[in-house]
Amino acid sequence: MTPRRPGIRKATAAALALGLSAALAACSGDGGGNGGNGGDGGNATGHGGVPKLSVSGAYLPRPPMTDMAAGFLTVRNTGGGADELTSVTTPLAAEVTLHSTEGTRMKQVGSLDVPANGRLDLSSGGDHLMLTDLTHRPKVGEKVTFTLHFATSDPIEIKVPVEPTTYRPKD
Ligand SMILES: [Cu+2]
Repeated sequence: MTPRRPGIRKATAAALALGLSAALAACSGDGGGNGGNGGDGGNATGHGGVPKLSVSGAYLPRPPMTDMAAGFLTVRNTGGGADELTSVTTPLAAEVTLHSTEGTRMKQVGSLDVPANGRLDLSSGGDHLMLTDLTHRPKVGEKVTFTLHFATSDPIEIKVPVEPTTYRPKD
């Protein structure tokens, strides 16, 4: 008798890539891989300004499978100090990573800038959140709790609605 391990399914890299491209246009490219960071252009924190953040427009397209999903939202900063989104946690996923997109390439990054008097836009085809290892496949209309963690500001908890897989927000 061959021992079976029900419930444990290790997805191969190929399966991940497939699920990814099915779900996410931004992730359908060649996965990036090589670094090539153009150098950080000096971060203007610490000039007396304090970031004042608010989050809007969050949504989660319904993922085709439970291996991964993408999350999109906008963080607005009406304060005079810059901040950074450093991590996101949710009961829906074992891990959430931050992905930045340059052209058609995406790469995992440690943080995403929220400029002073500016905004961080996470949108389809651009920077996004990547959720991996979901506890279940969320249904359209379900609300998923995300907690956003920042370098300076206190964490912000939001309820993110699950939208149809092909949903695109209107501008
Ligand atoms: Cu990605």
